[in-house]
Amino acid sequence: MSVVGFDIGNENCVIAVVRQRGIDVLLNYESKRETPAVVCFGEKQRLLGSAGAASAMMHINSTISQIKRLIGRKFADPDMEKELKMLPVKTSAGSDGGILIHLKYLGETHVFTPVQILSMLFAHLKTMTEENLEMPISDCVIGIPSYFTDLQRRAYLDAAKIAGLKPLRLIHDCTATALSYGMYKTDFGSAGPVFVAFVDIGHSDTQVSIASFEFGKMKILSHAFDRSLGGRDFDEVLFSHFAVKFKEEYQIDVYSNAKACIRLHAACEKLKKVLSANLEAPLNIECLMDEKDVKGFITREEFEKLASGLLNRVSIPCHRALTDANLTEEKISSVELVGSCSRIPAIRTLLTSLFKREPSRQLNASECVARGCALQCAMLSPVYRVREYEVQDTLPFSVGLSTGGVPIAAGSKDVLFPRGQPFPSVKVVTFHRSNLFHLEVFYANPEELPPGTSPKISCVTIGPFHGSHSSKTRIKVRIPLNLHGIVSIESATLIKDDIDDSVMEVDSQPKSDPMDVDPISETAANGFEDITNKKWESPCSSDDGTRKDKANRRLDVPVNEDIYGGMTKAEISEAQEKELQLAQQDKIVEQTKEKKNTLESYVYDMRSKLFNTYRSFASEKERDDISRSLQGTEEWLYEDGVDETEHAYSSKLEDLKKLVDPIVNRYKDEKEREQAKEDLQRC
Ligand code: ATP
Ligand code: K
Ligand code: MG
Repeated sequence: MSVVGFDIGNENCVIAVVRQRGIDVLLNYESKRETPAVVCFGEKQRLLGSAGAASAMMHINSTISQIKRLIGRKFADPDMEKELKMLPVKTSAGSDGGILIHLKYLGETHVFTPVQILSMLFAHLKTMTEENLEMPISDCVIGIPSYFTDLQRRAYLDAAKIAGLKPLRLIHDCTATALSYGMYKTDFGSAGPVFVAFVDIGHSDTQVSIASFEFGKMKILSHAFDRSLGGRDFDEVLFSHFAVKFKEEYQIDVYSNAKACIRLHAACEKLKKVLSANLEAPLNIECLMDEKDVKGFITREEFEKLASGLLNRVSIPCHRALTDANLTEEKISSVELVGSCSRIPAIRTLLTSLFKREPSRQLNASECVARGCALQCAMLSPVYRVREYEVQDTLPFSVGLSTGGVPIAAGSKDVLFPRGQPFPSVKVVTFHRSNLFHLEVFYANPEELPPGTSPKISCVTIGPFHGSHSSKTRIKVRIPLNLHGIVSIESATLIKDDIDDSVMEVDSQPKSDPMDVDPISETAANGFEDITNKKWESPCSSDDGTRKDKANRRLDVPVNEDIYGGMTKAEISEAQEKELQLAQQDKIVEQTKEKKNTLESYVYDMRSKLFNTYRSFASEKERDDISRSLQGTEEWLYEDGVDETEHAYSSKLEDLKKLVDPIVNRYKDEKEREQAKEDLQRC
């Protein structure tokens, strides 16, 4: 069993695996370390990753990229309008308000959710990893942006499940990076914590996190972000610049031509990269549109001027991360710059002045997330023994709990898990109820949320249960903020009240009595407990309400979680079914291609051998017959047999073999006789 880390980027994916010697980044089918996040629906099969990117131009209207942006988002979200316009396919709103993607494939119209497309990418990365390691995998850790909401996290888990992966953790990109930074450093002494800022500028977003390192542990102090600031925005600046220029100089409107748009975008991305290493760069595209070749030129200085608005925006999440961590830039010992867009020199300059120190590049900017994910996976997997190292992350958005619309106050902060809450973490809330009741989990502070995010998370039904007839029954609800950063209520326990409380070891000593703090919640919680530092239990194992010694005091109460907008179990199995079908289809196409190739090479191989190696072992008539059959098969391969079934190719091969095999056998017999003679002479 191997463990794997996946960095799923908006543009590139990276796979890291744990080996005996350490962590390796896998090479894809093109021997590259990064795999484009592209799913292309070809004529007969899906083309994924590098193959998808390579055939994108041939299948403009059925190639999906930038899928990460659409996960767990609503069709009506104003942010999505521009995003969906960039997709070359028809989209619509699903019954839950989510996005649906319509495309033609194999003569039918298919409707996919972004989660399904993402699962195709996951499945591709999984297959590639399995072929490389020559063993099946399922345990993995997947990187996610820190700004992902509960719904987006669940959507990632669903996509992974559809692809047959089992994420042991979804980890914030910067946390993974910080882990790959801190784990190998042994110079964190006793002089107190060392603070490091991680700045990750990717293709579509910017994330900044501040971490504190001590010997044997790391703590994330803050996460800040700009969800829509990344490499593609810099490409866009160049694109608009040249689109205007070419309109003036060549009288062409690239916006009116999809292919031209794609080609100019690709050229601008390249140009941007060239400008990271050179002070000026040319842009030449042959036959961009209307049979016109275009030429352009730009200096780095000009580019920086055009991108000055974007550059300024980089500083906003940096300041925010410092403020939230309660630190000033002087306290930061190192600024680690990662994400491939951070290669833009002006970003470096800006960060140097902001943090008053030159950013360092100790980490591999494009691989550190995947490496950190693999490392975390090894730490969580029972298969590997990894040095003890504590990883504490923090929650990006405050989560509240209410019952019947009445918020439940919790200690000093009036939310269940405040923003910045260290996790994994568990809280236990006690209720006095005589009947089935509901709990609502929601984002408590809408201002913290990215615009367009619904504050609703889930509605949980606790019960039914048989309480005592005279008074209200005590129900303890366990609420974990799990390793994925998801609040998931999975168990509730009924406590029989005729038992002396003092013998209950776990849930004693509520920190405060919320009845005092918050009078409106009188019907709600009246015991509140933070057991953050208790060992976290896996999200699938439920709290055993029936431990032996308490068997007659604690009873499990049914819990039913209703998630707003997620996939149901039935939808997930339907999607799994569909993915299997599509994968089977791809496999058949691949196998057919292989069989065709085998037949083709057999024809060429035999034709030459027939008149060389095998010449003296066949009669003239046999040679003539075989020659004719080979000729016939070759013609068939170019005509009727261009696009045939796997079976057709293999049966053609069988027919040829029937003719050729007797001759091959004669040849082999002769060789054996010669060998025997030689052996005899030798002894
Ligand atoms: P995200 O993290 O936003 O989901 P991602 O992880 O796929 O996306 P990265 O692979 O970190 O993103 O970065 C890709 C971006 O970096 C692209 O926009 C690419 O053009 C840009 N990039 C790559 N190399 C350079 C370079 N030398 N100079 C400037 N930009 C570069
Ligand atoms: K990446
Ligand atoms: Mg990234």
